[in-house]
Amino acid sequence: MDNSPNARPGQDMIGEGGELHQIAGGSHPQMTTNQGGVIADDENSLKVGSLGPTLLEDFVLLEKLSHFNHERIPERVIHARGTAAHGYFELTDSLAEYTKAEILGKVGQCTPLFTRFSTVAGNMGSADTARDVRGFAVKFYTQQGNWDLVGNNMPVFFVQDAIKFPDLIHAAKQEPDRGFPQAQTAHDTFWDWASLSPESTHMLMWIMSDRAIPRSFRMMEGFGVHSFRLVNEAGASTYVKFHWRPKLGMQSVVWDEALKISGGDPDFHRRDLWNSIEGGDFPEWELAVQLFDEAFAETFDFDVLDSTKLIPEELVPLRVIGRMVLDRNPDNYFAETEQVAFCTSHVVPGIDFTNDLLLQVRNQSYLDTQIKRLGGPNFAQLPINRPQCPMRNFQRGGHMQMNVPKGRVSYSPSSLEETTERADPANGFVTFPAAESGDKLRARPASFADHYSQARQFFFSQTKPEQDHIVSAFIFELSKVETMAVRLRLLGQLANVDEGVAKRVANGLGYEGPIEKTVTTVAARTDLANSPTLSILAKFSPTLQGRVVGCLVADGTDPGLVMTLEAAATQMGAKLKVIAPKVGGAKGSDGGLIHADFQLAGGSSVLFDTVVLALSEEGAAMLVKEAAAVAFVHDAFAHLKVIGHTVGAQALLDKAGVLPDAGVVSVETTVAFLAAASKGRIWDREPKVRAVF
Ligand code: HDE
Repeated sequence: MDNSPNARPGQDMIGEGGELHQIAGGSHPQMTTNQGGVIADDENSLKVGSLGPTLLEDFVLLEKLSHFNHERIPERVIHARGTAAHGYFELTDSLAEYTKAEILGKVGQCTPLFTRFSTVAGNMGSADTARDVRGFAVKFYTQQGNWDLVGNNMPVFFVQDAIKFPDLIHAAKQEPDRGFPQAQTAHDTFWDWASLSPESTHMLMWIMSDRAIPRSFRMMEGFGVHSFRLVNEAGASTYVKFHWRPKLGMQSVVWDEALKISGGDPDFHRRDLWNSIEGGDFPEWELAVQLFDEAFAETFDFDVLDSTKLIPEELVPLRVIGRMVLDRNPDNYFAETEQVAFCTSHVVPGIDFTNDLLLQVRNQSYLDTQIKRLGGPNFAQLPINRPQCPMRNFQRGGHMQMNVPKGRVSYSPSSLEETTERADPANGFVTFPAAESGDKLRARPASFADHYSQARQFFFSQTKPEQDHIVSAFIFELSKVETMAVRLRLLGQLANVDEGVAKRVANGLGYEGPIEKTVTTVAARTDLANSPTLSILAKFSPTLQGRVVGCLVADGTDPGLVMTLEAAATQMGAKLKVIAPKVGGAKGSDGGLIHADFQLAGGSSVLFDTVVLALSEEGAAMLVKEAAAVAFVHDAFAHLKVIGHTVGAQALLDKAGVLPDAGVVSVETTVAFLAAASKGRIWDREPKVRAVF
């Protein structure tokens, strides 16, 4: 019998034709229907006899099944796959001079927030490491209302006018007749659209770069993209661009690794975020701003309202004003991560819009989409969306109204009740009175006409390996395009960026014919200075903080070595995970058990930043016959990782085709290995393991 305090007589009795499979013990509360009635049996439906027919009067069954049938809501049309965490923002440098937004005024003030990261094109069940832009959306629960900064991990966008947005998305998503491919741009419709949309060229460079395959959400930058406006107490306005910079530094995976992670662990990024927060390694970003005025906007080479352009940090330096720490995982994925509703129109006094053509339209689009997705206009009442300051107005009714407003008055102006809410001109949001005039036109401003200069600047601001990766990514994507005319048109567009780049891509595609440049009114400028801050590698600083060391063991491994490595890695802020042929562990050289975190087949080296082959000679002799072990080492080498090894591991290194270089390091001295590993990948190895076009 169940002796728990809430147990009711007969609760654990065996029903006719079925059993209750609860494990006795604990003090479990009673299970009830949605009406609060206690359920006696939730494993057997009500039938005539034990074989049926099933009776319609089984309200417990009907309620349970009916709720289940309605469990899903429409997934986001884009950014469907995401993961999120709670945290806080702490202001470290006041912008009170520029804005009356309290969240940006008082140094030391902490504001709770919820941040959701996402891929764009893939459906909810797609893999995390698809080549894609990542959404970086932050909801700040400020005391002046919610402020949503709905950004991406790239500072520019594909289109200049939001009217082109549905076409971009239709072209990128799975093709409408066949329903595939999903979560990738490597197909005809995307490149057909892109090759006919020169304004997308700058963004194409970004999504073909390693920024599109981040190692972790914890290791990517974020951008508000648009030029926003800050407004101070005196009503003066300053332009602002928002930047998030990860404390762990930026890091990406290499393309072949991304493809393999998609199979090995489709949840790679969400697991990484979840585990690091669960383990107390709270991811952190700096919030920085680029502040500029009308005078700068007028003299800048490009239009600050064009979302396909960025302002190089070398021209307007970043000013760090605070930090975001993510320190709590959601309690429930659906209630929080799925139901969170970001809208660019959620701003607070002191943060205002500009005429950025995309931002203006986004303000309509996000509200509209939340009403559809969450089923009605009351989504702001859901716990994850509710402001953490008072919310009072005369909006009434609607699906799923949770509030129970009292009184006769649901309108304004009114005089019948003393305590009804009133608008507050002194403290409420007042739109910056920008002067506007002009003709109504469907036209693109002339100041938006240069589609190639910043694309070129981005490419040449990259280090050599990063440039090579962009070229390889174009080759990969276009090799999946079946329509020759589309390939050629894209080459024509690339030739406007740089003929050399176009030729390299053509060479990789095996195309030797002429490349016809896309007709353009504005040719790429060649005088823009490189901006090294656009490169991931130029900014790289050696660290193992937040990284994972994969340690391959087998029977005969020295447990002392594993322990030494683990202690040293932990001291450097890294985690060590042990991979063994059996998940139960391996028998160490001292006869004891070495605990394993992964079984070899489920722990391929793509899941780790650096690997150690902690093997005895006998262990290595056994593993040369194991394809997964050979692939573990081969992949680590091909993915340019630092490989630490014992003398005994040599046979496995040889079998995997590993050639000696600066990244193949003995673990005799643990410190030397970890120092080498903290420098990241061995870029010099790349030309030896894959073709560079
Ligand atoms: Fe979005 N975008 N977008 N977008 N976007 C959505 O809203 C849209 C744009 C971004 O984690 C949708 O709730 C238009 C730029 C993020 O929930 C939708 C345009 C940037 C997220 C929508 C843009 C973004 C979205 C789909 C004008 C970077 C996920 C589901 C061209 C600054 C937020 C939803 C989350 C989501 C519309 C362009 C970022 C349809 C019309 C530029 C991070 O409303």
